[in-house]
Amino acid sequence: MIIVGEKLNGAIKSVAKAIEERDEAFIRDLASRQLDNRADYIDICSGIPERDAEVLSWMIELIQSDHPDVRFSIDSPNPDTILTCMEKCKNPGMINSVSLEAGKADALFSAAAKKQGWNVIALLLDGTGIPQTVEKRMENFAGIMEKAKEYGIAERRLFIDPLVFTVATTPESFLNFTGTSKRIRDAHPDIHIISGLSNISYGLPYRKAINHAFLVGAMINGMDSAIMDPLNRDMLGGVYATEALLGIDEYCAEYLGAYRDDLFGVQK
Ligand code: THG
Repeated sequence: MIIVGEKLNGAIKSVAKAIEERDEAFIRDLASRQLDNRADYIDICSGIPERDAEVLSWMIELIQSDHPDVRFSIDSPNPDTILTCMEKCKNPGMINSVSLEAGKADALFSAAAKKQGWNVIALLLDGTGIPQTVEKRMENFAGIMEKAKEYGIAERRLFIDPLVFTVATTPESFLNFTGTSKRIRDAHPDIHIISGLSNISYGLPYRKAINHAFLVGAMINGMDSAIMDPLNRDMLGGVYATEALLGIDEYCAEYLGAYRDDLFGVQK
């Protein structure tokens, strides 16, 4: 599983405060801890549209000086912010995200085509509101594929996000997600499926139970990457355990390694 650490997000109160106070130690610590817990990418999202590029550039510089190999997932609704930040990154990362909303796919797929190694997260949105059915999402997927082809982006660089909404208000959220994932993966085994999985439990108590159930069910249906909290040890345990059950962790080598390194926090 490809893990994108979600914690550096201005939607989280403590992070918003750290951004406001320019608290370097807080940001550095949160990046380091996620990387220690096997995050492959660090998602960075300012939550402040007016100062987006400035805040994200600050985070990139800070984190890169501690971790020269770090790869970022640049999470912004503004394509210009993403383009600015891509220039500041020493290593290729993830563009988070493109969609079929006006101009986005052209600006960002063309940037990805020019820069080696950058992957692209694509939301199955087209600017006409939330796609309520698997059919509508597949229609948007076809639109994304057309654009990706136009710019020569290989399937292995694409991370499709079929969209996750909270099950508190969208009862069909999980089944729409897995239905879409399965159809995409069956037809395109090289394409990745990603989700912002903590969205599933928004507004509910004991979120980790819902998040965990979603994780397992989604992985069985082809999700191979997630924007998630790697500091949550139950979730990390769920990732390794499910990979073992799916037969993609031969002899449970990864699971045993993670246990040995005490990533589950259960060793004395
Ligand atoms: N798709 C894509 N990008 C995304 C999202 C997506 N970026 C933003 C968001 N959704 C994913 N990131 C978060 C970050 C934090 C939380 C949820 C989604 C969150 N965190 C709580 C906290 O830290 O306080 C608790 C999390 C938990 O209980 O595990 O809610 O969908 N492409």
